Amino acid sequence: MTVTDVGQHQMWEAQYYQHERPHSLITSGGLGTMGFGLPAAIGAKMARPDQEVWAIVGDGGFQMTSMELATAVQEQVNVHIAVINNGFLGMVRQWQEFFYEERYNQTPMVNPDFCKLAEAYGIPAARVTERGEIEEAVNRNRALTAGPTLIDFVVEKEEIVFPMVPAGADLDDMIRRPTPEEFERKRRERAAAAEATEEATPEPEAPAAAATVGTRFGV
Ligand SMILES: Cc1ncc(C[n+]2csc(CCOP(=O)(O)OP(=O)(O)O)c2C)c(N)n1
Ligand SMILES: [Mg+2]
Repeated sequence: MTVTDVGQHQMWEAQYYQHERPHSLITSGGLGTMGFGLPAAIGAKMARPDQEVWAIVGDGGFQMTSMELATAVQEQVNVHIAVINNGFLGMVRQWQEFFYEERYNQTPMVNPDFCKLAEAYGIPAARVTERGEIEEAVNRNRALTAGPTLIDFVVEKEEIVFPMVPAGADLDDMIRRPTPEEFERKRRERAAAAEATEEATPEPEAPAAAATVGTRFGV
């Protein structure tokens, strides 16, 4: 069973995770509340101790209720936490990219080291920065059946959820995933524009390690 928080990671879960049984995804539709994921996953595991439960949470939402790690440890709740760490309030950053000329105001996150945070609670934790490390890390934590576990998945910071419907627009006006050629053209246009203005805007603080897990074309 998976339980999500709110944001881009929630959409990726819904788009890419193959659910084979009903009642195996707990997630909000619209109007979701960040911070829901971890406590809800703890509740789900307590209600269904026979099921393997994963909390899929963003780096922003996780920090709204990460104090519940203490509850999971205290009650020995075997919930596996996957932090999808893009260093941003990603869903809002995506809106700023598309509709507010990439003015990333208040969306870059200065995160704690999530592995150290987990370890401070005595929770086994690992960081994944490469696609090839995913399977081993997931299997390692799946085998741990006492108490919570955590994986900090460091993903590409500017990954986008497609398709996207702008506020107030019709469903046929949805923004679709660009082809690799369209994407490359946009990248070149951006680079040229940045060079022309010689922008001195500092890059937001990078997450703890290289961002290489996600790619824009085929997650
Ligand atoms: C309590 C609360 N505050 C603000 C929002 C608006 N909001 C929706 S998604 C989002 C960003 C979520 O960031 P993160 O948890 O890092 O997930 P990501 O989109 O990066 O996967 C925000 C601020 C919300 N849904 N709930
Ligand atoms: Mg995020």
